[in-house]
Amino acid sequence: MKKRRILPSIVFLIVGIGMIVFAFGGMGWFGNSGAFSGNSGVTLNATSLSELESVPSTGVIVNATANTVEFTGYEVTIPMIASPKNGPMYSFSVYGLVNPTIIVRQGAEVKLIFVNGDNDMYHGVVVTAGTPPYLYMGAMMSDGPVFGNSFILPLPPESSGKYASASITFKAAQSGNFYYICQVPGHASNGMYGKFLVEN
Ligand SMILES: [Cu+2]
Repeated sequence: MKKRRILPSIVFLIVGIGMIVFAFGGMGWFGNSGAFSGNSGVTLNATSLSELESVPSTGVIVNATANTVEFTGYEVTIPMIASPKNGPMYSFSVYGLVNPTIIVRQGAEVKLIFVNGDNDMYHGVVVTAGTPPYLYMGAMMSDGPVFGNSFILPLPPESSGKYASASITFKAAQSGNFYYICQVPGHASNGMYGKFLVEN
């Protein structure tokens, strides 16, 4: 009798382990050393955080009415703040706009400076071809980066006035309508995303 009870438990365990391996296998781009380990190392204080919000005199057209931020050059820097104090819970801020449509030229070398402005949640970002609506786990399981390494692993929340930051560079090689989304489960499905248009 005992054996019969043990067998289903073993099968259950093996299936369980299999599912975990499958889940993490599909998350290779999400984090090689754990889903929430992040790739931080750089921290900003509140002053340098607000400096990221000041619009440069050239190369950027901020249109608050259309909620668009257009980068006109071929070497662009996009400062992106996740869930800043004065913004909605699940949002990105670029030059003070909430989840704006970001427009870059095809072929542009994009430097994405990402800061977690939140004080109680991890946030990351992926520029993806995946379109909304997003599933709860969607960004982790299927909505991978569209431009090689166009993602930043989730960074920890603000701690003692220090904001975790990381940056990446990628080439906006192909034109099209893409999205930048937060890959933390439940965030993109709650509206933490914006359009990322590559125009020629
Ligand atoms: Cu998030």
